[in-house]
Amino acid sequence: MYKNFVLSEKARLLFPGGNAVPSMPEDFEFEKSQAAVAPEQRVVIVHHSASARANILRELVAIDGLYTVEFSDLDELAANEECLSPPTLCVLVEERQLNRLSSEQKIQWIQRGLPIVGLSHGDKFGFHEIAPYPNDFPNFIECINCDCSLGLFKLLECVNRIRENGRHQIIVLYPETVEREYLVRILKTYRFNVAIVSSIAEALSLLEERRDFRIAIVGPHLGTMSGVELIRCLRSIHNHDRLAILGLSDRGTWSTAQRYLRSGANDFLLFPFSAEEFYFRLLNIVRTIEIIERLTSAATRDHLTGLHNRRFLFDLGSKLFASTQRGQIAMTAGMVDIDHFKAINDTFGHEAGNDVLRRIANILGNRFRKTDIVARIGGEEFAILMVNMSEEGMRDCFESLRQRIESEPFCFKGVPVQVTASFGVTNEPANSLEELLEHADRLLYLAKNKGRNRVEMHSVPALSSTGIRSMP
Ligand code: GH3
Ligand code: MG
Repeated sequence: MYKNFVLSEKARLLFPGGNAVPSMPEDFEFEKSQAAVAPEQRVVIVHHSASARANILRELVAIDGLYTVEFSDLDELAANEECLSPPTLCVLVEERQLNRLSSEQKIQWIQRGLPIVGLSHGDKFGFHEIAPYPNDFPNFIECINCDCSLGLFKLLECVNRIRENGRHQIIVLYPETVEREYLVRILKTYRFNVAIVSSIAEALSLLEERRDFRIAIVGPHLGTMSGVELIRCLRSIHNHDRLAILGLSDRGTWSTAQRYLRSGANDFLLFPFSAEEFYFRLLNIVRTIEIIERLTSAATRDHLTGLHNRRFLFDLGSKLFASTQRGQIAMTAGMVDIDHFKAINDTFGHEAGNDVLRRIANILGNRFRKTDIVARIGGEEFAILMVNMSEEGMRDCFESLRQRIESEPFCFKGVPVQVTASFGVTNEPANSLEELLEHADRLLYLAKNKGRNRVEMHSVPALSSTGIRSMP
């Protein structure tokens, strides 16, 4: 039985990170402004009691992007093969049904790699003191009592955590050993994405290419380099905001942890350790990264539209401007202002105005490249910075954008409304980013004075003939 849910207001407050709020990478990553919509994921509930299932369902409503499938026992689930592979996120199973599993059945579950959360009875705090990770059943990651509200809340947190783990990419620098196999299995069970590298060079190039890799697990050595040397090398390029490092070693004295931490590891663990200890240490790192992401997003993104904000435009835009000056490449600035926007607010209300802003921001965000900067810099004013555009490319780009906005079908209170915007675009030489944007602003006002819904452009031949691009 399939059910779809909508995120409740209460849940938005409880799980701001679990909502569709884009969590964006920091500084130099000129990311597309709109977060990719994550595919829906499935949670499987196996419990003999319909009322217990209903209680759990009520809680899971809080997590956006999940749907649930219910079964009364594991045999019934086993007959539904499609529920045992993605998009199933995890399986919540009544503990006593898990206890009845034979060794062979456990092995089958291990092979499927699905995280399993046990549902138990009786503990008023909702969780068990004893670690639920028996060595013979590593998928069994948690055991929660769902008879009490604390336990139900913990269950919600646990499922949300597993889902959020799927956003994290972890790079593993570890020699090929059974320990590595153990680590990777734990990471995958918890739904982290893992890349195993075989040299520091490979690690550095992956980190350069993929800024979403923000955690490295570094073992005792790799190739000819020791763990401490690997960490020093990573840290010489990537600071703590960019990359978190968990150091691990299977040998050591009292000073080993100290040397790893001094070299720049965020934390250190010495084998043997339990899967649970490893996971909770890693979670501390993951939570710190999520806080950094949220703070970065709050500081650099516009809350209403998700586009970059004015501060980001000037911070990063100035650096981009300086590099274009050095490379003798022209930078193009475009200013966009919605026409008669006040009238939309006055006629249909502020919320309708906000809807227009979000939808136009969405059009802008989808139109440009990763390396361009698109920002909301005022109420209904947006700025775009791009490099290496040909005159033709500039014209095509902004003219097609104007047409795209003009044809967007808005309808408020049953009344179709046409929204248009005016554009000022230039790549003329300037001494600073501020000056370039002033030029674009001047052209924007010309477009307004000439009747609105038009592009006014001033283009000078590009300084460099290399790599001139037009829009896709
Ligand atoms: P023009 O064609 O000359 O640009 O006219 P306009 O009406 O678009 O410009 P004006 O500057 O007169 O009005 C802009 C309005 O935008 C006034 C302000 O209340 C509204 N506004 C600013 N920020 C927001 C916002 O975040 N949401 C909404 N709904 N309105 C906003
Ligand atoms: Mg306006």
